[in-house]
Amino acid sequence: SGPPERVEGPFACDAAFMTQALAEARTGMGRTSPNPPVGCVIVQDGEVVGRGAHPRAGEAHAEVFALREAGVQAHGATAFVTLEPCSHHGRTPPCADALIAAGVRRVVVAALDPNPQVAGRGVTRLRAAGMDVQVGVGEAEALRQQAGFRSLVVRGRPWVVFKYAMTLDGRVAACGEGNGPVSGAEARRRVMVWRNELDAVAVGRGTVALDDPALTTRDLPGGRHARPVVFDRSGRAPVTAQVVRPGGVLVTAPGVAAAPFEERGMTVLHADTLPDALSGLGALNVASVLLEGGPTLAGAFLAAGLVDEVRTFIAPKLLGAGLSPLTGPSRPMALAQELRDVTTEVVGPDLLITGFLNDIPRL
Ligand code: AOF
Ligand code: ZN
Repeated sequence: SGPPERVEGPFACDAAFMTQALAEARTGMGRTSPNPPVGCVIVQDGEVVGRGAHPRAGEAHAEVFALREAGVQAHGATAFVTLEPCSHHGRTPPCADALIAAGVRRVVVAALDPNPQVAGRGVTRLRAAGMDVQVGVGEAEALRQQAGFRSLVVRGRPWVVFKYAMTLDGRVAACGEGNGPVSGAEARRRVMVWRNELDAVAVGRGTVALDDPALTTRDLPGGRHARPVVFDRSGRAPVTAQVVRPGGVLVTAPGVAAAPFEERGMTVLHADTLPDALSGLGALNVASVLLEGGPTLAGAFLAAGLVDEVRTFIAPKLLGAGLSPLTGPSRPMALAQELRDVTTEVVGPDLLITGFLNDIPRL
């Protein structure tokens, strides 16, 4: 991608201000569904005079909070918004109108809103009012933050992130007795950040029976627990498992009686196929899912083309025999699924590799 382009003049700091708006938006991740996380900062004479984030569906949009804080200083200011300001009357009035009414002169937008009720009309409205509007600053990061919302609006199903940790020899667990965490404390903390930012965590019955994971954010100050989703065709997962808790979802085959799960506060989704299951989760306002295993469930998701993003930790240790991250038919190397937009990062003693198998929906 080469060295960053040098921008001189009055717009030199656009990317930096958008980074602040993206940081605001991040505070809403995992809390706004089915709405997107959105952040906004308002800048007057090179200084931030208002900031805001959309806290949750039903409450005011990011622009409203930022305008409120800016007050009269919004007049002639520039607004940085991570999503195109809305043009529709939803649960709240249009943000485009609020920006116009406040006398904002320029709006910088990270990404257009794929919601068919908006879809470019917000920008059109601002321009019609004589505003200078620029789209695309910080877009890559905005799309990542909004992947769940975009997936729900455009595809009617949640964005699926397959996450796992393996040894250098590709093992995610020992065979039989004597299991423990593969990755170090830093990696496990990072996973809690993800659980805090995504709507749901999913596991198969095998993992529930074998590991009884809690899949919480217990070591993350201010973290909220993602909704656990248990995939269990036969409905035989132990109801005493830690993931069987209020707010959770049991995905099982049609006709399976699941009263004991419902008694423990779980919603029961009857689905024949994984695409049906994901549509059902979408209908429950689950916009994003962290797929946490095991190998059978992950293999089924991958085979169905339903893994959108992969996040893998590699721990510098060797195990020998053990479970691999995925089960499924073998295929020639030429048919291996290659990740796109790959990143690598050292996290404590481990290596984190991330990448995409599907594109984040844009419009
Ligand atoms: C914005 N700023 O902060 C958000 C936007 O039901 P409502 O009224 O909350 O509208 C929800 C829709 O508004 C949502 O689907 C998306 O298109 C947009 N979200 N827009 O200008 C915000 N959260
Ligand atoms: Zn709005």
